[in-house]
Amino acid sequence: TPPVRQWGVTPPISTVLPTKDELLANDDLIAELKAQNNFELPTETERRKQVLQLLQRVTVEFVQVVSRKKGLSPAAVEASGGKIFTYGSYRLGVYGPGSDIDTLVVGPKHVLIDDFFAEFPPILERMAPEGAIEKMTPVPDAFVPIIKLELCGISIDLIFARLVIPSIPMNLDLKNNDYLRGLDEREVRSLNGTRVTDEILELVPQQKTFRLALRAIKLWAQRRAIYSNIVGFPGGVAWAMLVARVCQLYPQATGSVIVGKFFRIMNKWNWPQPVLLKQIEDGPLQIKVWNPKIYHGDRFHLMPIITPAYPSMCSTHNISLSTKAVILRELQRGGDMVDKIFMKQLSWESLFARHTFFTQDYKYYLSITASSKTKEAESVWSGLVESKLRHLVGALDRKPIVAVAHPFPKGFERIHRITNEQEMEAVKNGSTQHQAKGTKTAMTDETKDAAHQAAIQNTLANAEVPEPAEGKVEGTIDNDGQTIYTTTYYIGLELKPLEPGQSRSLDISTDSQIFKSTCTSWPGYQEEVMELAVTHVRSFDLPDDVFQPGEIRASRPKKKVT
Ligand code: 3AT
Ligand code: MN
Ligand code: MN
Repeated sequence: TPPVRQWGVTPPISTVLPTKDELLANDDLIAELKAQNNFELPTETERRKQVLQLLQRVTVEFVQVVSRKKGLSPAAVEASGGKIFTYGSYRLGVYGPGSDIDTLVVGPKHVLIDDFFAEFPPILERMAPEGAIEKMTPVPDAFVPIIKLELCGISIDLIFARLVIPSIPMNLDLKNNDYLRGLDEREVRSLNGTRVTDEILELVPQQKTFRLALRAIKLWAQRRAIYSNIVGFPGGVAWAMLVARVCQLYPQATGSVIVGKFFRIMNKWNWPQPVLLKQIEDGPLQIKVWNPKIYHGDRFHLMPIITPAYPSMCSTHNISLSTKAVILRELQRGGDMVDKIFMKQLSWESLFARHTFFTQDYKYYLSITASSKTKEAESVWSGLVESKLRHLVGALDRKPIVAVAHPFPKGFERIHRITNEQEMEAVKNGSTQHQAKGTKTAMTDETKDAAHQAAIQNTLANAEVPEPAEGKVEGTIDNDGQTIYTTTYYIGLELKPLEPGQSRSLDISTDSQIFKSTCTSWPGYQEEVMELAVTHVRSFDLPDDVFQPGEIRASRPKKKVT
């Protein structure tokens, strides 16, 4: 027999083939994911392929147009090429009905990012079928410059990178580190998504197994409210790398077995030992690569999950003591459930049961409300506040009385209509008693708004918020009242058992003051338009709209008669 290839940085734990029961459990898992609407219809996938073919044709045309404008010879124009790549869930093959397509456009050295923003949109408009572009939002000053669009009913995140070569042939792949030579950090960042996803796929023994297991783990993590890079949980790429590592350790196993092993392996992992898919590579650039021996900051990563492509980075630097505790608790639950699923005492459905963050998990919550007088301001302000939440979580972690501070990964967006100062105060503090007629609470979505993504980046020191529409004087309540936009984030608090003589009171005034000044020192902050409030909420006082139909809130404790 040929020598068995080693996947990853250690030999496998087991190479046995799946049993009949394990294969049956795998079929059940596929059936459950289908029942959960995790796969899209083949006709939808066909539409994605056609959209990508269109984007490829537009890319070639775009590169030619720019090449011609820059005075290249007709032969050089003809040969300049251009190619699209994908990354994210589409590239990994774990996309569902609502997923976008994360797409990278690669051009030759003479095509610059400014050319992309100037020329690509009009060429796309010319070449796309009538009415196919529903929305197009270029965000050139984002951390990763991006054009967000809706094309033929599919959301597309379009980014651009150039390579320092004269032409981009269709058989090019981005694996070679030498392609990074001569690029600046921003350009390297734009190439990074595709390079990481491509490597992950190359580093797993069986892609089909990996995909199925990753679908299950992503769905589980979303349902359990532990999926969000920004507030301190793993994001999509980190979850993918964890599943990939388990696949390496069980190269022959079927998807259901990978899911089962996943919970135990990751729960018992010797954190902060990093999860690596391969040895960290050195490369040709003066760019930081994750290395706790050199960089002091890297030693504080509690659950490091390291991207495989050069320059390797820690995808989970936001994880805090509390979010780590929550992740480990959920891994324990998942492992216990999968044991029972394999013993046929439970079905896969129970693994994917919705979290009980608001109904059972906590008695005490903090409610963090970012409010604004305009919708535009609120979209950037709430994003900024969300991106700083983990600092408040970190401060709570350091309080002796706090056992766990669990940030809920999504915010609740509400629109209010107030007619006096008292109502204004209530709304700013998170009240839901004055919601405008005909409006409904919405959930923030990490991928939502490109403008908000751009504005919250630290690099963007002078981000500007659009001025409110003419006429009204902001800050005044006129006869017909005033509209206020709020986004409220919740942190669940678990307190340590009381020691004799200790009081239950939790004073967070200093921490919330520091948190507020962290947020308001953002250069885009506008004192007249934006506000931030941190308040305590008891479980029985949570607003109605955080509950799903059928969920039962905690009841108000009865006054004890002494
Ligand atoms: P969906 O199926 O689209 O929900 P996904 O994993 O594709 O899941 P995204 O489209 O949000 O998720 O992100 C795809 C990749 O884009 C993941 C990461 O490499 C990059 N990315 C997304 N958001 C950011 C961000 N704010 N900063 C840096 N990179 C990001
Ligand atoms: Mn995506
Ligand atoms: Mn995306």
